[in-house]
Amino acid sequence: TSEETPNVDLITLTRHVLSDQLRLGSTATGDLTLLLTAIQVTSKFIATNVRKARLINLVGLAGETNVQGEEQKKLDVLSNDIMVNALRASGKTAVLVSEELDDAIIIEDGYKGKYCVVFDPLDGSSNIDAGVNIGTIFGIYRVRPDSTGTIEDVLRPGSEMVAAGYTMYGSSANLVLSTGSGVNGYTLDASLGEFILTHPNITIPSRGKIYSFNEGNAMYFHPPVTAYLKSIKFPAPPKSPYSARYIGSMVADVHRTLLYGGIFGYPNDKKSKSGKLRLLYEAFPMAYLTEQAGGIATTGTKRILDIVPTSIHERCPVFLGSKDDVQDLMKFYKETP
Ligand code: AHM
Ligand code: MG
Repeated sequence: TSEETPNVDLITLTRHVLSDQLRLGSTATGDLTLLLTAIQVTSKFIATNVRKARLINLVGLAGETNVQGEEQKKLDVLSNDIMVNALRASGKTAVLVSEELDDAIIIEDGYKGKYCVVFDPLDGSSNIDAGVNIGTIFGIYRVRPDSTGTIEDVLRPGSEMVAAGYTMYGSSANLVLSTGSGVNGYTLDASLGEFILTHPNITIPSRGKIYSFNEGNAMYFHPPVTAYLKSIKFPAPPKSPYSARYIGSMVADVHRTLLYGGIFGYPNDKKSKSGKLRLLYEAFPMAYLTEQAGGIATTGTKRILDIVPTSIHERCPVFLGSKDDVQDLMKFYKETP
């Protein structure tokens, strides 16, 4: 209530990242903190534009359908431009890979820094028109010691990322981040314009009660996935069946999985030979966060973070979430012909 004493010792994202570095006795130069500051600014800017687009959407429903269509199509492109500009200007990046751009951007000498950022500026675009949660996903590599910043610096296993995270644009903007020592969640306080620590040390429950798959693809699924899904929907008594939750926005589906537990899956199938999700800027960051939160992220047969990418936009099957649930699924991969 308004009579409550306000918290006069807020932990902002920047304060938290800095104190983490001090605590770890790191000799860090502060460059990663500055890069993360740039990413925070892009998330605030994108959040504002997502809000505006939703307003325009309402206007569109009142008759201005053209404006509505154009505005919404522009939102992913706009988010991409916001990120590319801010990341370049930060002076901390060397290579940028975006879902929206065919080629990697190699930052020119005057602005070049030592980090590479791979990102999906606005994921879940099929949900934009309906006002459902969407998000930005990012992963960060440090350039290899001998490198001036080439594509080879991002064609590396996800386990070599130094940080990963996402921002979810929902009823509030939530930024979830790991710099390699656990996962923390921050909520944008719009009146302060700061991300405030609201979900310290996120840990996935070891087992959940929710499965999150697009079962509209069930006729294409391979036998291990079909058998696994059957096992959680028709369990032997006294076990109860799992609940289904599928938003179709990876950020929102993974966010719920981190907080509540359970399993999220986007398998490869008879139609999509490598699945749908992109390895570098969707699977890797989410796998990194999942492991940092105590969960498992697998293709069904191998650890996602061990995959060595061969091209920047390649896809990979994804299953992630609670340790016990994902292990159950992996058993079906071992045992089902
Ligand atoms: P996008 O990058 O075109 O937005 O697609 C990625 C999205 C993910 O957020 C989500 O997990 C998945 O696609 C949903 O796909 P589907 O609609 O096939 O279930
Ligand atoms: Mg995407």
